[in-house]
Amino acid sequence: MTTLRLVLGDQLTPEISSLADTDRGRDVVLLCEVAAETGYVPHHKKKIAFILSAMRHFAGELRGAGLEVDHVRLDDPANTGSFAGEVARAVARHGARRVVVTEPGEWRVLADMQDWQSALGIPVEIREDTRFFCSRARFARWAEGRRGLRMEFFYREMRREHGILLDAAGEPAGGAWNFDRENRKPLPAGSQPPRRASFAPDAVTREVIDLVARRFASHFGDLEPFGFAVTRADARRAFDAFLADCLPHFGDHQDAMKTGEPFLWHAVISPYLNVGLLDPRDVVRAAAAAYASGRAKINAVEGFVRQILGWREFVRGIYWLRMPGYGDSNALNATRPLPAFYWTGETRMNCVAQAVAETRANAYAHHIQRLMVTGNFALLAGIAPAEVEAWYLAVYADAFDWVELPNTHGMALFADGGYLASKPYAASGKYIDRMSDYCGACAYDVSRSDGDGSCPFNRLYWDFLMRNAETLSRNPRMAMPYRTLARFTPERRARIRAEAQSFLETLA
Ligand code: DLZ
Ligand code: SF4
Repeated sequence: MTTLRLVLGDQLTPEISSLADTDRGRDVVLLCEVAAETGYVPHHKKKIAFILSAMRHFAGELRGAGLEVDHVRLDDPANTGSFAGEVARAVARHGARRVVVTEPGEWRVLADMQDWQSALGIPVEIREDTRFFCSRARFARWAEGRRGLRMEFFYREMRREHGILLDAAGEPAGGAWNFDRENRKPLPAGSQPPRRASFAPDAVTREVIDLVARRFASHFGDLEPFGFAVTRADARRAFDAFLADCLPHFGDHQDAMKTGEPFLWHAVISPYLNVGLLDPRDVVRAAAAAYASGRAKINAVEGFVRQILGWREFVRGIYWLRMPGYGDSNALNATRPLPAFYWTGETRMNCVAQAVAETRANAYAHHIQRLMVTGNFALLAGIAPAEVEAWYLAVYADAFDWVELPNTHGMALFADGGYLASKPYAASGKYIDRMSDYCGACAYDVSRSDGDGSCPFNRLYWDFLMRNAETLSRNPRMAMPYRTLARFTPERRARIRAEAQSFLETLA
């Protein structure tokens, strides 16, 4: 009896549960490039090329290991354009009597998948995705009965449960769970981040690049130069280079931004983790080993581990706990359309222009650019959450709904009213000035909050606090800014509101 084993574009892991009991003489592995997935948002060209090339290389890897692989290409004239259509065609083609698949990362796809069994008339087994530290059921158990879900407590539990960065007595290595306070240093002048690993496209990637150039010419983003790793071996090389060159410096300047330095000391492995080319358990253990052997300090390693064992697992847990419907809330009643400069980069706000330009070039921006520049602007300006979410989902190579939605809806936009974050990550231009070199080269003056040429982030920040006072002023973590605001004269407050309004009216 032939089993058809479907592997999705973000499941490129040989140990994926859908392949666990493959009968090599009989079963067929199906990978399919489908228009529904390349088109549910207008993905960055580089993101599409990365995923399709990684899928084609993965198919080759499985064939090399002796599996029978059926890989349906996007330009196959018979391609139906959807997972359901391609599974149905493949079942008929191979006479399969059963379908096995690992649960997808997105609610949208899972909902569709749940109809397949009745549509196909054969068993469809949907297996757990075991590539995470914390299963969906484990997270639900942790969340049960808690009033507020806070990453910090979840993360400590994960550290203990998986024995990561603990000393001999089972206490946190270095004497604390969290070294974030040491990780917010601005960049000293003249510091030089290392050159980053880049992988020249091989023939398979070149073919994909040509396909993407033809089919997705109108999509956002530069397709070339293309330097992503598209195989497990190259992804591991990129990660090893990070361990050697970047991890020792990773913590100190984790929140810094610098013109012309899109990667700084960041790992840039999120695309590889999220499609399955790297295993989160391997990277966490390798980072912990770098601390144990004295190659990196605790603030660097703990900061890195927190992102993967803590934050990444936490947002996935929240996503599955709250879907469907997590994205429906709009706690701050934000309704403004997404400004065109999110796509064009054409704005006099230098920080935003830099973040968008780097996003266009690399399908990547680091977390402070995403959170404190483009995310912060959308929060302060009251951009409709669904429009902001669709943008993040489209433009970043690592963006899949399970990770993008909680990060954007909950963390950046506070649209869930504080379910995921205890306060909005709202900041004025002062923060951006402290953490970057953007303001010096900007047309606006970061030292002023009102008057011609004053920094829009400043005006919008105070306007945001006034506009949302009813919801936010009761939040104890917002007490400081509201106290500062209370010292403004009524005239100054009125002027800032009027100037914020006239700035918002210029957005198109
Ligand atoms: C993101 C993406 C893209 C652009 N293309 C494909 C594809 O052609 N075939 C495929 O299997 N997966 C693709 N993906 C990833 C899927 O969107 C992802 O597997 C689902 O969102 C479920 O998480
Ligand atoms: Fe951004 Fe304001 Fe600084 Fe300009 S002055 S770069 S708009 S924070």
